[in-house]
Amino acid sequence: MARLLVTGGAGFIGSNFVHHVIENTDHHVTVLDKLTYAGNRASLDGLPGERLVFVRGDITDAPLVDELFADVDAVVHYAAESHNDNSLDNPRPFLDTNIVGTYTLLEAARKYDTRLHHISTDEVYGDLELDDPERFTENTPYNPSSPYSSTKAGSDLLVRAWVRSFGVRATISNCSNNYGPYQHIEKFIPRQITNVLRDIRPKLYGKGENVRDWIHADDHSSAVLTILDKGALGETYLIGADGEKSNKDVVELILSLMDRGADEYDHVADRAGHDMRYAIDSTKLRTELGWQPRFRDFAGGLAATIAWYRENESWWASAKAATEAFYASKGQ
Ligand code: NAD
Ligand code: TDX
Repeated sequence: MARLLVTGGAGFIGSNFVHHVIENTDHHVTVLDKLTYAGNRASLDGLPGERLVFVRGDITDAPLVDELFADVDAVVHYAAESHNDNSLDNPRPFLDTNIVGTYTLLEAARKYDTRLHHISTDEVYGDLELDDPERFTENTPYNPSSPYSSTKAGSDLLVRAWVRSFGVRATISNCSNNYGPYQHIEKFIPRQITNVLRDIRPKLYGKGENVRDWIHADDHSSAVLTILDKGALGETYLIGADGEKSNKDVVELILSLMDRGADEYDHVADRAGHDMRYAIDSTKLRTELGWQPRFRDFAGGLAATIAWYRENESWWASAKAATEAFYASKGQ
């Protein structure tokens, strides 16, 4: 049994990870989460109190972080400002949380010699052309496009520097786009599902040709546990499940799974600086650490995700009006 500190554990991927850890290990989990607009305490409802402690707080709060690091064996760092569209609107919180927050955790890891796993994104590599035969690997040069992805790239580089300069025992993973339960409805897939549930037409940015490489959040969790268990210190691992799909194909699949006509959506204003395509080559994680994804049928995983949003309207309903008002103000 290990004592884990999970930052951002009330967010989308962090809460999926906490559920995964409680179900599949005997670890004890402490969640540190600020409960920003993106965090939801209800995402951890039903988990056993003797295995989980929830602390509401900010990862930039150095005394609090110091206190929590003193009592754990390892830290998994999910907390971030995570939405590209928000970073185009107001970048400042992205600098505070993603850069200063990660720095604050690294200083505590250095002081207590704590094992740290840093969660990052494939967006640090920029984007690929639609017809590029290459995919991202651990050796692809960093080339982030948005305020969000540039702060994630900065946080990755801080981790690498603290490993090399101070011997911090850290690993990094860069994962592709996640889908599944507990994702904030500002994001592409749950926004469209909840639009259909509310009789609002789905909204596709630009032509919808952009490609994202989808992985179920539970597969991301199993990959992170594998890296925590077997990953080599100082290494970076890319996490992906060979799930490339155009946004247009995803919207049409959602509509057909929800018994609507495949053309019942609107094209809206494109995202500024919109990355064209992300694609992950996860050979290193699969061959060196033996990880495999469990969700290989995207349509099946998407149908289960649609069912989750249908059955858990109370989890998302209060955010819907404000989310759509934000997009409407930008013509999206
Ligand atoms: P999310 O926005 O759903 O959740 C972020 C969580 O962090 C929220 O619970 C929020 O309250 C918390 N948080 C924000 N600022 C904080 C602070 N200063 N102190 C403490 N807690 C704070 O994000 P997500 O989609 O679950 O992403 C989690 C991590 O995974 C991020 O680091 C993101 O970059 C990375 N990632 C996400 C994806 C994806 O597809 N969503 C893909 C690859 C990597
Ligand atoms: O309404 C929409 N219509 C639309 O066409 C929204 C919200 C998005 N899109 C497009 C933009 C992207 O091409 O769908 C794609 C996915 O958009 P997002 O869900 O905003 O994700 P993305 O920008 O790809 O970033 C996600 O994956 C990488 C996460 O939000 C990041 O945190 C992660 O690092």
